[in-house]
Amino acid sequence: MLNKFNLRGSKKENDASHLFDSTQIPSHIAIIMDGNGRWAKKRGLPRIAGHKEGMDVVKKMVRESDRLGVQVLTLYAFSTENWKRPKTEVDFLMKLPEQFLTSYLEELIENNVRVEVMGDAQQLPRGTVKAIETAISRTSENDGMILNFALNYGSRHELTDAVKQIISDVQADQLTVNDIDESIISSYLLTKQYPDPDLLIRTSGEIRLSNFLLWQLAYTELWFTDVLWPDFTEEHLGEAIAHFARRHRRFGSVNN
Ligand code: V07
Repeated sequence: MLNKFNLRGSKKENDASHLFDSTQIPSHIAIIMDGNGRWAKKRGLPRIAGHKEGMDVVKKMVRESDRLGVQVLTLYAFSTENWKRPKTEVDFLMKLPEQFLTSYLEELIENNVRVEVMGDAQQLPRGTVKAIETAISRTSENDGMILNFALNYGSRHELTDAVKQIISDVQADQLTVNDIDESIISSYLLTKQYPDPDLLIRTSGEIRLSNFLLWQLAYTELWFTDVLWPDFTEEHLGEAIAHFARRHRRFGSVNN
């Protein structure tokens, strides 16, 4: 049953939707957007030029994921480990959320996209937090695709906080030890409102999870590609989704 024509919007040159049908679109895609620095270095440019280029790819992938009918797109924008980078690079990265939202929030609102951010906001510059709060509140009523940025996020930190909160709720008699099961634990994580990711994409050739969504990725299809994030296109996204659709078709009805 091929119903690729049900996809929203028009067909484009670099569309890979002939590789899958719209019943097999992952509900939740998570992406580790790696390779921006390497992309810049290859061109003799400063690393920040790669990050800037990477931001434009974010916009393209948001448009394409929305068009395909993805429900949640989670993007790893900044990890708790990224603070170890040179100060000039960190300072530049910290300005990107605001820059992204200044140039793109109106389009997100127009397209019914809801912006969410998970991670520790405490250490972020005031202007960044302000811009994010505005984006979250101006899109909070939108019921289309959720665009979820992991910003100053680390999975072990998330799990540590969940353990602390669970213990505190047990001590306050809000919860008993016997209540605690996998779904309770999921409900204490920053992703509690979302289904687990169906597909994880990591660009730039590293085969690691780097402290990203360790609990949530337990059953997720993993797609690693050598393509650097600034070179990642709609067609590459389509290839990753086709991989997911193939696995899904093959194993969907069997218990493994
Ligand atoms: C960042 C661009 C994409 C490649 C990876 C690193 C650089 C978008 C955001 C963002 C974050 C929160 C938000 C809106 C936009 C972003 C950082 C880096 C730190 F609410 N891209 N992008 N944030 N890069």
